[in-house]
Amino acid sequence: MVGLEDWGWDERWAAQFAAGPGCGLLPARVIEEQRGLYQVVTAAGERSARIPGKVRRGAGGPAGLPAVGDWLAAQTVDGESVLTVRRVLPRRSTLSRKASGEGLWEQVIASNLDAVFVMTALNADFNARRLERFLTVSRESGAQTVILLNKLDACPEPEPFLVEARAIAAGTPIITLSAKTGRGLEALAEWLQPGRTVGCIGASGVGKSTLVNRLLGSQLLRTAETRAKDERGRHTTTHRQLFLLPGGGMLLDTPGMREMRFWDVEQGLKQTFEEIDALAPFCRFKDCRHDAEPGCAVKAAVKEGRLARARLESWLKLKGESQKRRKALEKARYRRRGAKR
Ligand SMILES: Nc1nc2c(ncn2[C@@H]2O[C@H](COP(=O)(O)OP(=O)(O)OP(=O)(O)O)[C@@H](O)[C@H]2O)c(=O)[nH]1
Ligand SMILES: [Zn+2]
Repeated sequence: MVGLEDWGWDERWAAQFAAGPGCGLLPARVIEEQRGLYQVVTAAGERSARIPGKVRRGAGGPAGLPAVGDWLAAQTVDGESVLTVRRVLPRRSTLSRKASGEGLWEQVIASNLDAVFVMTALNADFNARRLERFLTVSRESGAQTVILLNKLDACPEPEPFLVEARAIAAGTPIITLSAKTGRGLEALAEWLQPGRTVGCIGASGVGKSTLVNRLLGSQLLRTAETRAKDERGRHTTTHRQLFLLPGGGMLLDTPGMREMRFWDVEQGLKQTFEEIDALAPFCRFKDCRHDAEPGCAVKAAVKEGRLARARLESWLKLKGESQKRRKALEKARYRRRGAKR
């Protein structure tokens, strides 16, 4: 019998749940969201939940609405099987990006992750710059980051990739594996512990769904029966979904995310480019952007061959994107305050 603890419920959540108005409410965790209808797990099993207009209006924007991974206080309404969402418990970690499209909105990809697997493939698709982008987003989330180098079975020479990955990993664990054959998967056990929630992000085609399928193992059939499936009987989601693994722990699949545009990633950038951050105090100007300023310690390090030029260029690009987003956000917040006056 699967209990809420298997889905990550613990004393801290219980305390937070109890701290709010809880009369007649029950704890539920979002495992899937589709067009405003949530699939949640409760002590009594899986249910659907919807969010009433009043709660929606009070959310202050899309990021305030329940996301996959959120713990909720939900209500059963007499005679209805669909639960009503009353509130979202404060998030322990938030994996966000800028919502696609022109609007300036944060999209919460998932919340309350303990770790994030940042996956890339050991082949011509390997791209250190793209990896840096995903690492930045992952680190910003507050969850622990792990780098997964997949498709080991099809890679006769993994060493050069490893060297490149290590150069930008900043101490983050790197696991080489094959989601297809299962080789190297045992190393993931450190993070896939009972009650722990792990997200998997990476460019399209790196093998995220293959990993989920592989780890679901014997549950595969049940999954194929109850979920949309392709002709090979694999689970093929087009949306984010949290899976309970037979060995314990949860894994979130994030299929079909074409782009990973930044929301606010200042902390994530600091951690991802820690060597640049460490040099900044030696620049002549306190607010040096390591671009055209004289006396820049970062540029000097590049010139002296201590820091890879590509690394600085990558930082400049990502930092520029982050700053642009920040400025636009500040403007929006300023306008909102103005409108309220
Ligand atoms: N050789 C090899 N192929 C793999 C491995 N893992 C995944 N693949 C293949 O890579 C392709 C893409 O795998 P998916 O699991 O669908 O990739 P994804 O990251 O979920 O992609 P999106 O859903 O588009 O985000 C499929 O053809 C898989 O069979 C692996 O370890 N080795
Ligand atoms: Zn500088």
